[in-house]
Amino acid sequence: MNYKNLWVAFLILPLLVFVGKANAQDVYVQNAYARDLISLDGHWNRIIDPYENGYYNHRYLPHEDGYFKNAQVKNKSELLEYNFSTSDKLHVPGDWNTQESQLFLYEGTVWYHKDFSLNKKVGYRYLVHFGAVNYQAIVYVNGVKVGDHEGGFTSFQFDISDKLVNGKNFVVVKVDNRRERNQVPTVNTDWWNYGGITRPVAILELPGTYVADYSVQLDNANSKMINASVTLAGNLKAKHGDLLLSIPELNIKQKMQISADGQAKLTLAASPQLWSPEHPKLYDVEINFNGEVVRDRIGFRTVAVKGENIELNGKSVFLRGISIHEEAPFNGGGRAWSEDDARTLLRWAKDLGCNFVRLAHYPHNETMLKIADEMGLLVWSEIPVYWTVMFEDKAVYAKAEKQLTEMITRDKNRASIILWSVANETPVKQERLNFLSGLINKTRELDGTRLVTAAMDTQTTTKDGKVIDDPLASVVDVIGINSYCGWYYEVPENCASQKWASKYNKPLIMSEVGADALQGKLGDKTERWTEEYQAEVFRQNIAMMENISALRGVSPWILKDFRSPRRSLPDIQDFYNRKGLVSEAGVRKQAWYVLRDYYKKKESSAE
Ligand code: GCB
Repeated sequence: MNYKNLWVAFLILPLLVFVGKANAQDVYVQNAYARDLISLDGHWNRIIDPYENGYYNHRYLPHEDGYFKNAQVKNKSELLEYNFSTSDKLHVPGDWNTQESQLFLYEGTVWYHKDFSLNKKVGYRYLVHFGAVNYQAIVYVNGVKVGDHEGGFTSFQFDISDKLVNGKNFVVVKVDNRRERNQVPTVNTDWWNYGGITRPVAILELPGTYVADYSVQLDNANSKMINASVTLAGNLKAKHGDLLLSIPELNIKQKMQISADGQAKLTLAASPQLWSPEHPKLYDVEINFNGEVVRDRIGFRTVAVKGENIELNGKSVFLRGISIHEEAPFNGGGRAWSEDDARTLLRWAKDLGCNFVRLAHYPHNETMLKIADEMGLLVWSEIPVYWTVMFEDKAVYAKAEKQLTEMITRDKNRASIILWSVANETPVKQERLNFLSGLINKTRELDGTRLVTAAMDTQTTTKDGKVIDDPLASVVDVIGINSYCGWYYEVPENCASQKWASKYNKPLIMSEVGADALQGKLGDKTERWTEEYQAEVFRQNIAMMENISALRGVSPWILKDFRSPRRSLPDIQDFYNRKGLVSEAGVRKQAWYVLRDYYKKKESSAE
């Protein structure tokens, strides 16, 4: 043992902890886009760096003078092999694949750079907020690292107050979307690995002591009570002044007591009109602290499971749904991020007769959830624990739990979300059960008010039909079943008579059924890839589902054809999964009308 080294470690460790703490953003700033902010959206210079030359030197050690320094040559004899200011540009938000043809299939590192100006207000805190970066981001401000983040679909923030100067500043982000076995998701998926800064970026300008996180929700067990909690962050020693919660339409204006660690909790008697798909009532909610006002629009409702029923506001509900990938409806696809994208996709779901959407297979952007609140669509939201992640690896578990936590933290005020899903189509084995049980416990700890589910493809086939027999089904509140009768197994005509058995006495959602069709390819109903074949699969599966006594919802696969590198069949797939009810250009296929008619009937029989 080298005692000298030990002493150095003793001296350095507290210093590292301190330095780490100075920048770590432990408390999430809820509803970031409702804050005072400087938007960094727009065009960013980019350097494509497949060999990570801007990060590693030729000994494969991290460079001290990597691209993050954003250096400029000072004289004509100086050697510098990169230059952001003369590099091409990418739009942020947006994936890189659909912006440059050379990046269409690219998986690797791209560096992003943007200059911005700012006049620091004395005593204010500045946080950089990213809506999402796929998959890994290392963020530098004025040449200094401020943090990193792994996971392509959740937002993250870093406090950069002490890195900013008055006047000109710059931010550089190293984005890497390489797939790795130990990531969440893992290497094998059925969607496009869109890379880049895919959602908005902003610098939040917050008072020295500020409203960070909050939750304002109806008590799930008592619809005459509202539970509110607020977390202040920043300089808590200097906190003074009143924290007020107001919901003007309910005549609520209430002071909240703040504890020494910046927490405030309140339970209020109230009788709000309840939020539902038929009546998506939202209330203006204001949190006011020392002149800082954070505004939100929140709906109040309850959701629970009773036996095989899902109850919304105490009444059994049938979920008429559709699955949706976060892919833009027009303009060549790509990651969806805008309000227009969200409105179009969710409007299509409404036109189909839906009261429910399954936002697959990862947390979608915040705007989708806000528009779902506004339009009255119930939501299933999930993390990308998909197929064969490394269930036996603790570090992988930690990544999944982090994404789950980030999803729930960001979206806990959305009335539309009733289901948190922890996984899709995972194979039965003990390590998987341990992994997913851990995530389910975590979900309940973070949000005991919503239901937990997972989509399972683990049914067994007997001579009488399909039997749901999966230990995971015992742990969830609602069982999701993915089953492709007429496509991956059986011929369509045998599907209607297929019987399903479940021993769990829990509600069941058919979270995927479907078949591929190339829009405009017509033929007879036995010919693969035709609209007729797909429509027949829907007819047969609808008849089959009607015989499942525990069925409380359906979310067929999928609203729109979406890009997938797994799907290569020339002139049919051309890198698209064709199970959409509409084509990638939004044209409806025959199956659209079959499902719409079913939902019309379901809706009128529920009235
Ligand atoms: C599934 C997956 C989904 C795929 C779909 C398909 O079971 O959950 O991600 O895209 O099947 O088309 O095969």
